[in-house]
Amino acid sequence: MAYPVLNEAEISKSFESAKAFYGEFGVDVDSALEKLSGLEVSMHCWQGDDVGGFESQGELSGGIMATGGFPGKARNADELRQDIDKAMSLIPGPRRLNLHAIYLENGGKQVDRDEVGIEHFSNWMDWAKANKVKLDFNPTFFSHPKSESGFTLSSADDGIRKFWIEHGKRCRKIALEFAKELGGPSVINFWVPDGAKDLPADRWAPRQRLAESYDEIFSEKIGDSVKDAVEGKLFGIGSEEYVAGSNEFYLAYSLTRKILPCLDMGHYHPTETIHDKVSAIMTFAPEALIHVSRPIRWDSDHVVIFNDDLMSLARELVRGDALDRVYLATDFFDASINRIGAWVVGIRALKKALLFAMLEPVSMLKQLESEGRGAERLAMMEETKSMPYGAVWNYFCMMHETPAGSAWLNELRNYETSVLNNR
Ligand code: RNT
Ligand code: ZN
Repeated sequence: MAYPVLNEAEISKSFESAKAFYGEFGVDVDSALEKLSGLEVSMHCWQGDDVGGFESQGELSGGIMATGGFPGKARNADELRQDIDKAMSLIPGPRRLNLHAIYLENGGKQVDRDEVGIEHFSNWMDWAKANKVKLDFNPTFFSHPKSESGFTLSSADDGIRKFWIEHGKRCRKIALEFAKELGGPSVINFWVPDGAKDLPADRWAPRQRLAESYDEIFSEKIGDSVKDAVEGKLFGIGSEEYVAGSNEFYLAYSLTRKILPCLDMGHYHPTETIHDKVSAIMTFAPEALIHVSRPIRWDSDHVVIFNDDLMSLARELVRGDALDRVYLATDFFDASINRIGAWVVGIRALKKALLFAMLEPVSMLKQLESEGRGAERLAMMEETKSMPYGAVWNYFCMMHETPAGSAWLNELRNYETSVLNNR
């Protein structure tokens, strides 16, 4: 079966009529396309190999989990880069990749977390330069014997804490090199799994130690090109009752230390969404990092789709003119489907949601609101859902020389047959 490939004339024709349609509501389609063309989404490398990395053959730990066994998973950094290239070729717009420390290349010699340096990422750097990709970074505080107790930066054991502090410091230097060599800024996100399965007698001391460890990591002033972010969460597998780095902890920490809070869409109570938090937090936080994910019943990290949560988030960012103040990074891992397909579905959905939000007649809605015309405001919000944003999206894909509509699925199939099935 082949998916339909739209030709340029068809795409342009539908685009022109959509543009005229939006124009009647005062929406400037060209400026939306220009804004979206400059917008970077940091694609997470870890969808490609189920958060495995290349440090060792060890199991994924830290209370996160990738389920499924779809064939053809990348087995080394070259295969992962090949898969990333493929995915990026199917996603319109500028390229940015989010690496984790466990994706180092150690040349067969064990390099521990307190020994990582930019030299272990030289292949990534060369690849990034050659492909015009910018890089973000994450220290890895999980999948390691020294995180097995469930505590890293908040551990009561001085040796363990020191080990992880050293890891954090080294990772910031790696991010600094990425920023210098590839053009900054480079975002570095700190997430630790620290927490307890059941009722701790002391909730205070680990948090005190966590704050102190971070203060030490961030005490080194390395300039504006590295954006430090901290990510909180509600619970993890094995840390159901207590997470030292809870959302409240990091909100307070990031605001007082003037670093970025990271809001992951899957890190709140199951019915709690993040779109209302953005304006609340960003009234005080100049910048924020957002982990774009999709929780189902728990922090399940499903592939992002064009659903209400994503649209609500996109609308908030656009309506609040906050896109210049947030860094968008995807964070999901599904091992049960073609992994390249997972990346592309998720990131195209995010970009499409942002375009959808940019095409909303915001001034009109705000005007109706100020006039107290509630039914019309609600009706117009409903109308946006059937406006011809798909035609504008297809045009955007064409502008960036990526397949429009479902045509990218033909390439996904070919890649599966010719590359993945031979691994
Ligand atoms: C875990 C956090 C974190 C990780 C990545 C791999 O719950 O969301 O961002 O998913 O660091
Ligand atoms: Zn996350």
